[in-house]
Amino acid sequence: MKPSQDDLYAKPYQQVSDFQFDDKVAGVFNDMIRRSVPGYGQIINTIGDLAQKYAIPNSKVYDLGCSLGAATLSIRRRVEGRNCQIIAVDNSESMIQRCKENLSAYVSETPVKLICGDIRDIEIENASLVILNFTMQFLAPEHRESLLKKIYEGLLPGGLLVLSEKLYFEQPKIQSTLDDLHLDFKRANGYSELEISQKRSSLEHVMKPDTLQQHEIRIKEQGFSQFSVWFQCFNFASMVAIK
Ligand code: GEK
Repeated sequence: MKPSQDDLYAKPYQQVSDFQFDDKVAGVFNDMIRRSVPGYGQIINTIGDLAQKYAIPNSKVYDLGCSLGAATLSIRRRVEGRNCQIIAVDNSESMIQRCKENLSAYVSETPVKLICGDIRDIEIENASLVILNFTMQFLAPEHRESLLKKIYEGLLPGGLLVLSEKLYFEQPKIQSTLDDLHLDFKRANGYSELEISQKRSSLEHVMKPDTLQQHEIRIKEQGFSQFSVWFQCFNFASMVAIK
């Protein structure tokens, strides 16, 4: 089925309400994220490659904030035969419902446990790989450290965390240049000025990006032994950390 095109912000609103992962967003999410996040497709593919390298037999793999299951599907294709279990979590019922349909479209021997719930409430244990693909930025800043601590504790030695996030830059010229490049990317993908500005207003109170330094410090403080950015395009990055 052809995914629906994201035109949620194409008509003018008197007042733009805060962004929510509701049924309307879930219905166009695949198109929305691909046209909004530079490198998304490559990141999803590479998460599969990393799963092949890091998912160890009889362990668990967590996809936290799984949305429609793109990362889960990419992982599942690469870990067959290892008796792994994938746990995919999202607190949007609309996302989980659609994710379930997407997963059932493909045959696999690797079980996926889909949980509709808050990633702050789930238990993490026996994990060889944990994915936070553009999810932590939606968590209130005061909850980010305890989530990372829980992930660290639930990872097996040598286990991998993949953390993808939109970044904020403290150097003003760098911030505005990378932000402009991102807006150009959205324009090139067919978003109008109205769509771009209304979406921006809707995300203003909902998504709070950290700087790369904040991520690195917080990750290392939990005890992760190795950390690197493996992908960056403009103000979007994906990081890896090894326990
Ligand atoms: C992908 N990882 O396609 N608990 C559970 N889920 C949450 C929470 C929370 N506290 N907060 C937000 N979410 C996906 C893309 S999208 C990123 C992730 C974006 C969920 C929210 O419902 C949404 O589905 C997802 O995190 C963020 O690889 O839209 O930019």
